[in-house]
Amino acid sequence: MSDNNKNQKLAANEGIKTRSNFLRGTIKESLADNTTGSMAEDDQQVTKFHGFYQQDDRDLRSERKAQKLEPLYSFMLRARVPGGVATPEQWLAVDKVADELTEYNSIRLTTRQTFQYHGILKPNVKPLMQALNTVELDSIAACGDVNRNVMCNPNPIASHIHQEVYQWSVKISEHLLPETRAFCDIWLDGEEYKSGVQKHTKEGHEPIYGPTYLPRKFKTAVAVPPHNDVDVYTNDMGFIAIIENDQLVGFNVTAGGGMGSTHGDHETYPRLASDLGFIKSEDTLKIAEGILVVQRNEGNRVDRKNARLKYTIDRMGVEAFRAAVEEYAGIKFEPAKPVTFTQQGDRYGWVEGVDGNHHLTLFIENGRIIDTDTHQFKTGLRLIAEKMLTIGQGDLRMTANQNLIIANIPTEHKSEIEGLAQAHGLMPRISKVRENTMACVALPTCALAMAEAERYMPTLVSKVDDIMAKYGLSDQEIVMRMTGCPNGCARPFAAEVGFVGKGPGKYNYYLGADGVGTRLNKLYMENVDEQTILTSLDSLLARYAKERNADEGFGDFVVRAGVLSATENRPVRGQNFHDGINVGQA
Ligand code: SRM
Ligand code: SF4
Repeated sequence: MSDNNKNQKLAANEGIKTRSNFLRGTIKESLADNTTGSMAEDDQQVTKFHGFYQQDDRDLRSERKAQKLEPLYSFMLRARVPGGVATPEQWLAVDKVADELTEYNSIRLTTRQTFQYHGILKPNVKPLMQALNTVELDSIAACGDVNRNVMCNPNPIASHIHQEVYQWSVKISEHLLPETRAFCDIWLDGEEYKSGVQKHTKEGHEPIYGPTYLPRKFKTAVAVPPHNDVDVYTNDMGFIAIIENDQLVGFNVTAGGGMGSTHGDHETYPRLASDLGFIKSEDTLKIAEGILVVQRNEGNRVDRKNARLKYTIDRMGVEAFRAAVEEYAGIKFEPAKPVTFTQQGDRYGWVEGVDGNHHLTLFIENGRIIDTDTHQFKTGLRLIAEKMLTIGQGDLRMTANQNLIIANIPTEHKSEIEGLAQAHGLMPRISKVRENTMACVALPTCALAMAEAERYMPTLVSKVDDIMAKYGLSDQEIVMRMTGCPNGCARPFAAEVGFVGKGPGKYNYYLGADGVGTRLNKLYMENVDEQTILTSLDSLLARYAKERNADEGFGDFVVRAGVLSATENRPVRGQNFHDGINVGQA
C-alpha cells in the first residue's frame, strides 16, 4: 500500500472488495432472494465488476413511493467488446436479448464502444449473461475498479494496420482481465466462457490486481492517428499507433487522462493524459501492466474522489510515475514520436477500404437503438445483420461516439445494405453540428443525473441548427456534447461546446476545446438555462461567421477572439479549468 493510504481509514469500497472473496460477495444469494428486486448493499458494488449496476426508473420513483412500493429496481448491464467489433451472429443475439430479457427493448451504444441494456429484472440477469455467452460475449470487468472495455479506432479502411492495432486492443483487454473464477461460477455454473477468456485462471488468484483490485475505475484506448475518435487523452492509459512505411512500429504511450469532476470541488478536475514516451509493439502488454500496477500500488484508497490515475500522477509527478513504470516493466520509454490528430468525431457514409470492401458509418443519435414511430433502427440493424449472414461477410463496429459502422461489405452488396439502412431511417439528412454531438444517458436511469441529457440534447441541437443556418454556417462542424452531471460520461470537457447538468433545465456551459481532443474547454457560464445558452451562442456564432480565419474551428476561434483564454492541456488542481466567466445565476 502506498504511503498515501497508511494509517488512514480506507474508503468503504475497499472493505467491500476485501470481503467479496475475489468478487463473489453474496451475489448468488442476492439473486435467489425473491422478496425484493434489489441486490444486498455490498453486492450492488461487487456486481459492477461483473458488468451490471442496480438502478431504478427515476420517472416512476415518486409514484411508487406514494403507493408504498419499493422502487422499481432493475439492472443496467454493459458488455465488454474490445474495439467495439461484433459479428452479425453476435448482433442478432444482442438484438434478441433486448426483446426477450429487458423491459426497455432497446440497445444503447455507449461512448466507449460497447452496448448497454437497461431495465433487466433480477431473475433475468443470469439468463442474459448466459445468452451473451452463447455468442462469445461477456460483461467481465465492464464496470468496477478494474481495466474496462478497451477502445480502438474501428474503421478498417487500411485493413491490415487496423486489424493489427485492433488485435492489440483485444490483447490488452484480455491481459488485464481479472482472473477470479467468480464469473464462471456465478453465471455459468462453473463452466468455461465459450470465448475461452477464463480458461487458464485459478481460484483466488489475481496476479496483476491482488484481492482489492484497483483504487478506482481504469480506462484504456488505442488511437490510430490522424483520427482521435477514441479521445485517447481522456483515458487513464492510451496507446497511439505509430505507423512507418505502412507498418505498425509501436505506440506513443499516454497516462492520466480522465473527465470526472464534482461541481464546486476544485480538488477534482478533468485532465488530459501526459505523454510517457514511445515503446515498440512487443512491449505493449508489459507497459500496460506496469501502468496499471503502479496505479494499484500508489493510487488513493482513502478518498474515491481522488483515486483515479490522473490524481496519482499529479501527486507523484510525471517523471517519477514514468520511472516507476519503467522499473516494473524493465523497459525504458524512448522519446515520443511526433503525431498529429485532425479529427475527433466519426465520418459518416460509405468509405472504401484498401482491400476493396466498403464501410458505412451510421449516425445513431446518442447511441439509442430502438424502434419508434419515426425510425426503426433496431429492426433495420437486425435485417442488415441477417443480410450479412446470407452473404457470408461483414461485421458491425460500435464507435467511441455512440455510432455504428456496417463494415466489410463487398461492392456487389452495397446497394442492398444501403436500401435497408435508408428504409429504416438509419441514414437521415442531418446537420454537421448534430453529426458531432453526443449526450450521456442521464434520466431516467442514471442515479447521478442532475439534468436531462439524452432526452433533451436533440431538441437543443435543432435550435442550434437554426442559429447556424441564420449565419450561413450549416456546413460547419462543431463538436458539441452534453452530460447530466459533471462525471463527464460523454466527454463534455473535451468538446468545443460542452453542457454539463447542474439541476433540472440548468447547465454549466463550456467553450474552447480544439475539436481534435488535445485541449480541454473551460467553464464559460455557470448554471444557465436554454434561453441563456441560445442567446450566447447566437452572438458568438454571428461573430464566428464574420471574423473566423479560413479553416478555423469554433473552439479555436473563441480562444483567439478573446472570449476566454485557452485551458492548459494538463491543468493542475483545476486552476485554469474552473476560472471561467461566471454570469449564471449560480
Ligand atoms: Fe460513465 C458513472 C454511463 C462513459 C465517467 N456512467 C456512470 C453510471 C454508471 C452512473 C452510476 O455510477 O450510477 C452511468 C450509467 C447511466 C445509465 O443509466 O446507463 C454511466 N458512462 C456511462 C455511459 C453509458 C454514457 C453514455 O451515454 O454512453 C458510458 C459507458 C461507457 C462504457 O461503455 O464503458 C460512460 N463515464 C464514461 C466516460 C467516457 C469515457 O470513458 O470515455 C467517462 C469520463 C471519462 C472518465 O472516466 O474520467 C465517465 N461515469 C463516469 C464517472 C466519473 C468518474 C470519475 O473519475 O469521477 C462516473 C461516476 C463514478 O465513477 O463515480 C460514471
Ligand atoms: Fe449519469 Fe452523469 Fe454519467 Fe450522465 S454524466 S450518465 S448523468 S453519471
